[in-house]
Amino acid sequence: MRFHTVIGFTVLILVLPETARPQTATNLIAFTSWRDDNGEIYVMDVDGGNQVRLTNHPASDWQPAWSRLGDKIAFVSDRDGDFEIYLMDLEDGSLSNLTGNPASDEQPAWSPDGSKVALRSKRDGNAEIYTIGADGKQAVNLSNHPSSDHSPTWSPDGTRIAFASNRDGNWEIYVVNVDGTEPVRVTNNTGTGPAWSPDGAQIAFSSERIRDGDIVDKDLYVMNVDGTNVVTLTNEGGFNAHPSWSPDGTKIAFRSTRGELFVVDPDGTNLVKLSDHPGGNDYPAWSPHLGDMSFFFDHVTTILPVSWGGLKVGN
Ligand SMILES: [Ca+2]
Ligand SMILES: [Ca+2]
Ligand SMILES: [Ca+2]
Repeated sequence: MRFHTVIGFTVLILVLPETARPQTATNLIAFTSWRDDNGEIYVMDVDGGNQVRLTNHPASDWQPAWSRLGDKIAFVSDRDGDFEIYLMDLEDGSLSNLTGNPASDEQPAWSPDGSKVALRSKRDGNAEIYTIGADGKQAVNLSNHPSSDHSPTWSPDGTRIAFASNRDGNWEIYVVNVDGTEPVRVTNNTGTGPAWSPDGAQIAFSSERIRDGDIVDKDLYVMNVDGTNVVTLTNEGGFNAHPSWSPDGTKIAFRSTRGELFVVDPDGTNLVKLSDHPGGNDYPAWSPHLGDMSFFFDHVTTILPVSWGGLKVGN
């Protein structure tokens, strides 16, 4: 419902049809799905229900990342011919091209205060970690190393960034100050795709590490920020990756080997499947705590029928 005042009269406009979605959701998970062939950004409730498609473009749209206030989603698209990071304003649905650079720009991660976005770009010839203002200005190369540097994630206090690099001959996770000083390697048994926990104490990540004498394909782990106390979250190999913490730190959403989204507790228990679609689903991004989301639905016109969703325990 919206109220419009027209020349002194208050006119009540009923917007029909009403969606079935309760507009009191305080958390959502954004994700990428290839069910439409080319990659689109969706959101769903944290139990997997009520999927809404946010993008509708023949280019690839993927890797969503919520701003701290939940008013914007950054995502990656090649709709202008190369990968750029776009900002979707959830209040009016408008898009802006944050990077506007002929090189590949990917893997957006918002700073905790919403003033910057960290990303991976190849604008200087190899994959580097940059921070860039949310206005698209002042890109700063903070990895500055000829090896490949990927997958930035901010510490909750905004002072450090964790990322993956192969500078020591294989993929490991590093932590660096936001000005690029003092990079420190925190894994020593392979690590990629880090995600910093909301309390600042832990990092979730993927690893193809040696376990019980064999190299196991990507499983998901959690460690303390200094690399100690590693906990195994998945134990199946394959491709378990792209972790995203719930804002209260009690759950981690991720993409599993089976091409679907799951959540698991940070101690490895309570594995729950969220998605079930053969088109492939990836890059879950847990929203911050959201307030009144009614603005969100004012411009979303594509409410998909719920063909799956709700909690599905196990596989
Ligand atoms: Ca698309
Ligand atoms: Ca670009
Ligand atoms: Ca580099």
